Amino acid sequence: EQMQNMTIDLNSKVMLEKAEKDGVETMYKRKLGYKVQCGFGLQGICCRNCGMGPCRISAKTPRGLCGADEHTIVGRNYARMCAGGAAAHSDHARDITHTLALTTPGGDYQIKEPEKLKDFAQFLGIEVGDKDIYDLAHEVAEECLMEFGRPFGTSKMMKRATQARQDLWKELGIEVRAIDREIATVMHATHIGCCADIESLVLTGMRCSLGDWVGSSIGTILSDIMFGTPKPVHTEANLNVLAGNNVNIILHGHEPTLSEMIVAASELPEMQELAKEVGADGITLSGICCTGNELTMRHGIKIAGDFHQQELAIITGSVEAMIVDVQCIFPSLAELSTHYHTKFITTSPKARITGSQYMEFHEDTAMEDAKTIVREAIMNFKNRDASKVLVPDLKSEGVVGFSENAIVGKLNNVVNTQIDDMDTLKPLIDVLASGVIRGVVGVVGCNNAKTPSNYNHLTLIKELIKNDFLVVTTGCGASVAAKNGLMLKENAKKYAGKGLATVCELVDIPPVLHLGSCVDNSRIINICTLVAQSLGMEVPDLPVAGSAPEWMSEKAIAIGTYVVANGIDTYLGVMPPVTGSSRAVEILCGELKDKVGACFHVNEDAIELAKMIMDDIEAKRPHFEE
Ligand code: BF8
Repeated sequence: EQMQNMTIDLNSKVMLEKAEKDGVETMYKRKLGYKVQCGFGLQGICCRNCGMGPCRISAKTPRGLCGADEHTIVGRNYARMCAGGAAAHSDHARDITHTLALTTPGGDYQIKEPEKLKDFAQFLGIEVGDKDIYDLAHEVAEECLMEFGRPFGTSKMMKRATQARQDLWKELGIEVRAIDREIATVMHATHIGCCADIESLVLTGMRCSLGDWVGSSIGTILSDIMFGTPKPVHTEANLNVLAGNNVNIILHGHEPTLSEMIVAASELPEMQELAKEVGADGITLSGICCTGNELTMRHGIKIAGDFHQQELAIITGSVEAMIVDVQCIFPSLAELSTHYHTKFITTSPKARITGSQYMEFHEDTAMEDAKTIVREAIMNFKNRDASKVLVPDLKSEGVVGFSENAIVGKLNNVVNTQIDDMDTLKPLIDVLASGVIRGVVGVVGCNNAKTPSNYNHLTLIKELIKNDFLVVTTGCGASVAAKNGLMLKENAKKYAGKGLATVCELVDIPPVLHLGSCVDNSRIINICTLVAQSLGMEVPDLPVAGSAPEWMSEKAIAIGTYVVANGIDTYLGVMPPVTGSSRAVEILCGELKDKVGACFHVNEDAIELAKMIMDDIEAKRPHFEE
């Protein structure tokens, strides 16, 4: 009963019941075991940054052994979260960049968007001329690698922001020099005996988070160049996509380099035939977490579920292989899969998991590696035990694939943030200016066990669209929307206000737009920048907001922080571990507004969070309409 209330997803509830019957453990069960979580950790006032500690701040011990107060400790912990997030997103981008360097005509990885490559090369200051497209790709890859470790000067990607933003960042001393450097700076500044000034710690974290934005932008752009810019495409979402007599391969994790190759390998006639030979009707690929988002955006591959459903997918007993690379993978999958026939296959040296089957994936032997992995999955079909299979009934349909190009409806000139043809953004700006749509809100991010899974996302999104706010979404928030039919234009009338529903009808879009994975939050910033530039306005003046109502990862903290640094107010539905420092709360949820034009807002009640967002956007509208 208690466990049933920990998610609002009806399929998940069915699977939790099955988990109990099967005698297997899930995150939900473990959460019940944690009756009280550590109060020091929750408030961010535990310091483990040196061997004299851990030191914990309380009325009796108001300072750590070195004398660090609660503000210093919270600030250091916060900055380290930003660094953790930036490292993850940017290292993903680094792998994509290395893959770009491996592209060859006719090879495993090729250039699918030469025009986008040329635009981006030009943006980076690389002479395009009539260079061979692959030579150009390799040059772009080298230049992007410089973004990680440029020894002097600042990141070229800063130019993706408005001039006013760039000037402001310079003035505040938070313009990115190089991604790795900003991460190293945070680790250094938060070492014992370094920064003990909360304002400086927040700004150092912010600078690093802007590095996260640089990395994410590179990840998005280069993925589009190699794998294609997403266009609207039909998909299905939720655990029922696993139904039927197909070999089920779930791709879970983040980087499209592996998953794109698995898609290509599983489409080969030899693999399809092998699937038939073992008694299956075919192969169903589906995704979980951001790999799922990348694949659904580019291929319409079905979304099996979100972060909180990764265990539940295995518990259906219908999954031949869960193939993972990096990030957001529960280590519990190793033990869990031993109760079923599922092969839990890890592929990255960065995410080796004891008890998994390790099949290392190398980009330079990508297709061969992918074929070996797919074959392994297919051959496991014969081990499926019908008595253990229960696939829940529900799934939704939807249309996904709204890259900025798809939204703008034009394939060029978007990457370099200089739009030549202002008209391309006009329809969006017109409906915003006229008030038919009141604002645009990015509802993004994870599921968090501190709230019933999906509740905050769904409640917030429904409130917003009901009141004529267009919602754009990425990450697990996007999966929630897809699972609940909010990515179907046909449902706009049912859920959206009159203005938004009319726009959906006219422009042929659903009321909630899927913009991709978490690195693709860079697309949202890009659109805001383009709108601001074409209107000659500043980003903080736009009727837009960001929200992560169920955030949980360090990546989400880094994203939230760069969204704020970009001048977009960010609304969280779960309190970050900063409340142990009154100064941290004052700065993050207030004073940043004076510095960068936006700040964080927190409310753990989703309805109230929606109201805060809508009220704040409405307050910006008179100025925007002028
Ligand atoms: O990067 S939304 S739970 S899957 S961290 Fe993870 Fe959060 Fe999902 Fe993608 Ni993003």
